[in-house]
Amino acid sequence: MSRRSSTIATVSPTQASTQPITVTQPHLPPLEEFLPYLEQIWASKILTNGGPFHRQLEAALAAYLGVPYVCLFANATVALVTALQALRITGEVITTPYSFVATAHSLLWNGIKPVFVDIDPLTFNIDPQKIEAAITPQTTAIMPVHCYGRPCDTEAIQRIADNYNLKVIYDAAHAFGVQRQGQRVLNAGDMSILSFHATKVFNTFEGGAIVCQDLRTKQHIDHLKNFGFVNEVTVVAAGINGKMSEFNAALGLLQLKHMPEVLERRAQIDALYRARLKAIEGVETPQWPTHDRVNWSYFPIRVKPHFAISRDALYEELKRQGIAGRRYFYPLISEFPMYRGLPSAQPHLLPHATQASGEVICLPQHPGLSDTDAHRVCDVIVSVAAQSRMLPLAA
Ligand code: T4K
Repeated sequence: MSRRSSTIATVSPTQASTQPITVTQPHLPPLEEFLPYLEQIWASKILTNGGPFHRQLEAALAAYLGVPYVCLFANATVALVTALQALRITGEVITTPYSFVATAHSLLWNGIKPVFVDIDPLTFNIDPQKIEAAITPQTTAIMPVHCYGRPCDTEAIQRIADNYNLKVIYDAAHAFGVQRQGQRVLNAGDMSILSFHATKVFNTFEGGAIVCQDLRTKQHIDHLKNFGFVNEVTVVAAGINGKMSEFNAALGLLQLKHMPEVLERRAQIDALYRARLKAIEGVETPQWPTHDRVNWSYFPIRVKPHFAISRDALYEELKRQGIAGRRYFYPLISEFPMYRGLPSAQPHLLPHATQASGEVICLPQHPGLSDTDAHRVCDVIVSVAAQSRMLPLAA
C-alpha cells in the first residue's frame, strides 16, 4: 500500500487546465489507512466522551506541538468561548478587526465587549504599540490573532498584559506548529486556541483545541467542555458540550503522521508563487520572517493601487478563469452589523486594517494544488499586469 497521501500533488499534467481551483482543499490521508481506526471504533463502540483516540490525540499533539496540555474541542469557536469562560473574562477585551468573525463572536457569546485595535500593516497582526491607548478600567484581557500563521509580537503583548494585569488568549486558529524565534508560539499568553477545520493546515474534518500551561487549568477546561460534569453526580459550572468525537480524534492521529509532506508541499507552493510574482509591479507577496517557522497556511497577496486593475477586479478576473481566491478578511469584523456601532469600530481608527481588507487576496494554497495549477494562478496575474502595460496611455 502506498504511504503517499491521496491529496498531495506535485505535478498533475493530466489535470485539465480548466478545472476550477479552490482557495483550499482539505488534506485527506489514503482512505485505506483510516479503515483500521474505524474498525477499532466499531469494535469498541466508544464514539465520544473522552475515549481512547481522544486521549491519544491530546498526548500526541502536546508532544508534536511542544506544549504542556492540549484540550480537544469540536471546533475552535466553542474552544474560544470556553477559554474565555475558563479564565472568567468579563468587561472589555482588546482584539483585532482583521480576522475571521469567530474571534469577536466568542466575546459576544460571553457578554464581553470587543474593543478593536488596528493592525501592523507588515504583519497583519494587532499592533502592540496601539494596545495601551485602548485599555480602560473594564479591560480584562487581550485576544490577538496570529493572522495567516504569522506570529504576533508575543513579548510586547505580554509586557503590556503584565503591566495592566490582563490575561492574553491567542486565537491561534492559523498557527498550528508555528515558532517565533525558536519558541513555540502556542505557549505564549495564558491560552491558545487552534482550529482543525477542514480548511486548516491540520484538519480533523471539524475540530479545535485549547492549549494551556498547567494541569489544573486543563482539568477545569475538560469539565467545562463536558457540561461542567466532574463525576456522575457533580456539576461544577454551566459547561457546554464542546467535546471532540472519537472519529475526529482518530483522523487527527492519522493526519499527524502526514504533516511532514503536507508542510513540505505548502512550502513548495509558497516558493513557486513567490518566484513568479516577485517582479510584478503593484503585487506584494507575504514577507515571512526568516527567524520564525511559519506553516504556509495562506498566501495573501496585497494588490496595491498602482497594480494594473483593482483588487476586486483581479479577484473577479481570477474567478472568471475558474480560480477562487478569497478576500480574507473582507469585510472587517468591525464592519458587520453587530460590531459597527462600537466606538472602536470606526474605520478612521483602523486605517491599516481597512487598507489591508481592501487589498488582500489569498491565493489558492493547499497540498493538493499542482505546480500546473499554481502556475495557472500566476499566469492570470502576470497577463493582467502585462496587458495593462500594452494599453495606450489615453485608453
Ligand atoms: N479564528 C480564526 C482566526 C479563524 O480563521 C477561524 C476559522 C476560527 C477562529 C474558527 O474556527 P472553527 O470554529 O471553524 O474551527 C473558512 C472556515 O469555515 C473557517 O473555519 C476559517 N476560519 C475561515 C478562515 O475560512 P469559509 O467561509 O471561507 O469556508 P468555505 O466553506 O468557503 O471553504 C473555502 C474553500 O475550501 C471552498 O471553496 C472549498 C474548500 N473546502 C471547504 C470545506 C469546508 C473543501 O474543499 N472542503 C470542505 O469541506 O470559512
